[in-house]
Amino acid sequence: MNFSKWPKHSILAIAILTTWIKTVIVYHTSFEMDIENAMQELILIINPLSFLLFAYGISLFFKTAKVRHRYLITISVFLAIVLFANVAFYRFYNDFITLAVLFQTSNFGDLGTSVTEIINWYDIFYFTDVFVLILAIKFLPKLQEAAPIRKDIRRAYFVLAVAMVFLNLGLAETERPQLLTRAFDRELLVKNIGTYNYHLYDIYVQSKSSAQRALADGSELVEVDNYVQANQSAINEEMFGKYKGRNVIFVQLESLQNFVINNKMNGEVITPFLNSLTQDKDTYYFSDFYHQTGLGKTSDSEFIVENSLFGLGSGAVFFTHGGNTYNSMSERLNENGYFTSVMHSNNASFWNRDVIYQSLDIQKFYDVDSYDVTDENSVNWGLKDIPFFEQSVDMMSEMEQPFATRMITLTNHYPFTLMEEDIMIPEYNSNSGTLNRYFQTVRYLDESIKVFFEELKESGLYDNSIIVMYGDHYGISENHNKAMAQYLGKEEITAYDSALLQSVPLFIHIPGSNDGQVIDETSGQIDIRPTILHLLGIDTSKDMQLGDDMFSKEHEDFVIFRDGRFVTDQLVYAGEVCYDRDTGEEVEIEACQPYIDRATIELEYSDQIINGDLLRFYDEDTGNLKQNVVEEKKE
Ligand code: GP9
Ligand code: MN
Repeated sequence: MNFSKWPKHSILAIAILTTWIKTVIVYHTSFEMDIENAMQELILIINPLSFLLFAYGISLFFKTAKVRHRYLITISVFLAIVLFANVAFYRFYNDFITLAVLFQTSNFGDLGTSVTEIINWYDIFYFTDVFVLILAIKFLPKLQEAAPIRKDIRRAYFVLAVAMVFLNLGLAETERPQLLTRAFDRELLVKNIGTYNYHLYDIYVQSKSSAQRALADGSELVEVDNYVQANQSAINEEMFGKYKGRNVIFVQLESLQNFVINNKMNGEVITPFLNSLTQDKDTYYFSDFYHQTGLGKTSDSEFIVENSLFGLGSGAVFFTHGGNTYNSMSERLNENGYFTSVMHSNNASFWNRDVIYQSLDIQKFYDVDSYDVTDENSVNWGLKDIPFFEQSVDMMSEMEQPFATRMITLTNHYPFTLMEEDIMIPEYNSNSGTLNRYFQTVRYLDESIKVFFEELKESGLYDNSIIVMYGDHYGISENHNKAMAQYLGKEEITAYDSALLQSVPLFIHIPGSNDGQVIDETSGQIDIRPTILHLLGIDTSKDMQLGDDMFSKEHEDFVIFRDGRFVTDQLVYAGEVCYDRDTGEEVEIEACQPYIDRATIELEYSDQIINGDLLRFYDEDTGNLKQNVVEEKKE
């Protein structure tokens, strides 16, 4: 072969191509990534390219061929190590590496002994591109003389690289809207922007949060603590400890909004079973209860219920602050002899659950691997709710009691699709397919809860349990306002309507309590933690929580949304307008102002706690700052 005919920068091309091809092969052979369609496959194939063009392209700035080559080899070795580290990590954890996990060395405890089992001799193939590059540099001798690079060529090269970034992000956005803002899953990130870009993104997210963490010293907590203490309501003596020792089963009802309860769609009852609970002698149905989630959606609702704090205003706290210290509800339950768990048939890494559940002290996560999932029993996002409940109750029967578990349903999730055999009512007839199908999946969810109750009774667990069920967040976004207006028989959906539509149902079902009622106290997810812990007789007066016991006679009708909107029994504040709740008429902003101020303060305190990781300074036993922090401050 006549090497002198080779283009000058073929070494750069070789470096890019070999690493690119290797990375795509590794995606397919070493990670289990569900590829659902040709577009996803295309994104997967092109996603390493934009990063590689930049990383290797920097070599174009070096003057001599020797330095350029050295740089290329260094980068290829480095990238091969990064990719291989992910492969090895994945073999053990079924997840991609995050910076946070790398520094949480305790996670590697179980890894230590098994490194030899994880790494094999043939892993050397993960470095194939490095060898090819070295050989190319060695055996394509004419290239040594390559001249410095022309500026216009370099410019064209980087324009191409930038275009690749936009192409990649554009395709990813169509496949997964809000990928970067919601950042819900490492696998999705890797699938869409590639491993290398994913690490850059992770470094950005983690360094932002660790900078905020480093600047905090705990003194901020004093003010927050004073506020929390001053705003706690007196407990309801009658209710406190009334159901001590019972199992608690939380059920997060995916995307279930309150407007379907006790309502019909073209003459069809949508939630017959839940409707019956609103009249039931053993159920407290909270009819003016709201979700308080932000972009983290399902994960935010989990976070709020566990911690009685808000999620974050941007991104998902599960993802950005999974390693924080928390005083979770599960931690309290553990201390009181409970076995705590979450049951949800999805990958453990989704929403970073595998990581944050450790911080929340949840003892076990029954993830997708705990369930028998087949093509026949799944639809949409995975295992259908009816088999999910059936299989879960089997596992519950094996749990050590008392237990507290949180079940997360899945079928009533966007895009709200069902198998033919599970359709119980017809679609609605609006211009929104989403809303039309929503009624059908809600109907299915309702049926699954009925089955769940039956199974619980059969298993013998029912009588000794409390079942707490709530909608996790809205299912129908404002994009479907026109269809919603049609359904609700309104001319349009205003900001006022939208705020009230954030209501989700809450049921606290206590077999044998014989005290069932509809409670119209305005409240939200943040109130669940103190309410339930108090029913079990667990004191929370020293806990850094922003919610309040809904059974307390002093509980205030006031719920704050993550975006600063709020609802009281008299007012609705939305779109920076203050409304009279009864009439929906606009009123003077002064009426809302005191609540606006409190909403601002509470959201800010919550953010401070999370961003500063402040609970690491807090001693929940005494309700004071940890002693060493106080001493350090004195010095
Ligand atoms: C998946 C489920 C869905 O595990 O929690 O999350 P969502 O999209 O509803 O936030
Ligand atoms: Mn959800």
